Amino acid sequence: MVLPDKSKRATSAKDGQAEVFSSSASQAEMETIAKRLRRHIITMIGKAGSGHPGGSLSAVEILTALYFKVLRHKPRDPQWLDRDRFILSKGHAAPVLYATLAECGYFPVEELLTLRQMDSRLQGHADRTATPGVEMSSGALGQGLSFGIGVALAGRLDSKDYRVYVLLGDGECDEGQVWEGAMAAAHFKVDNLVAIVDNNGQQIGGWNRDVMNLDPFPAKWRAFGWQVIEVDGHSISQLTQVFDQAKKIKRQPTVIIAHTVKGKGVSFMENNPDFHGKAPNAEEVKLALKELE
Ligand SMILES: Cc1ncc(C[n+]2csc(CCOP(=O)(O)OP(=O)(O)O)c2C)c(N)n1
Repeated sequence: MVLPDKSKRATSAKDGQAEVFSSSASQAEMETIAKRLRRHIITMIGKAGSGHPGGSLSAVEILTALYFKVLRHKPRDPQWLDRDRFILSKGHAAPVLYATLAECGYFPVEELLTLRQMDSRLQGHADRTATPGVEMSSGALGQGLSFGIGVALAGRLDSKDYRVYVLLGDGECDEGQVWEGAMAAAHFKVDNLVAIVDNNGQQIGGWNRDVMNLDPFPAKWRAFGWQVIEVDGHSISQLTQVFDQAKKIKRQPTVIIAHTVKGKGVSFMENNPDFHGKAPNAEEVKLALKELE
């Protein structure tokens, strides 16, 4: 899979060997990329025979906007010290991260088909020791925000201007550690950190409102001292706009509550908790790919 030329830009000599990924992808190019990400997610989970399609599909536009418009990063130099950091706290959604990293050029797109195989670099949950571009090993929910706060504070101590983005699930916000982190980020006025909640309304066992009601969700974040922005999590243009808006918020952390649909893009997976952690069978893969043409 080759990226549209316009979404890459050669760096100046000052930037060294590797390219800084550009922010010049157009809206239309990002829509096309988002569709490819969905196809990758279905194909790789189908081939693996296990995995989490629902919460991967709901986050597609969030990762597209970040990796193709917002983040400053170098796919050919994943450890570049000045990179913006993206932390996937909901580590079970690793397929959407792998698909995005592959589309950016961190590793070959063909490697996506090795998902969950023995010795593959693409394990079922994100592993920072295995996969280029993965910032945190995650999968045990609740930890990514605290990790992100540490990374953001380290940036402040080192006088770096990188920014840190942490993607949480809404179900994940049942974890007490999320709120300890929320309290700490506000206390330390961590304004180089943005939390994004993939607010698809569901978790492993069904709707959040039945399992553990989070409402009033935005009010809770505000009470913890955060700036709250709500957005349609499937609108790439709105997402890029609010990420820009968040850059201007000082002395306070920002949370973007992205309203999404679990399983987005595949009719029989949308809002269907069965596909939280179940792979589509061969027939379902075919049907899904047809819908994603
Ligand atoms: C600490 C911990 N407890 C339980 C699980 C099992 N688990 C995996 S996914 C999930 C639900 C997560 O829901 P949400 O964060 O809303 O994810 P999404 O719906 O976006 O997939 C649970 C409970 C886990 N991975 N980690």
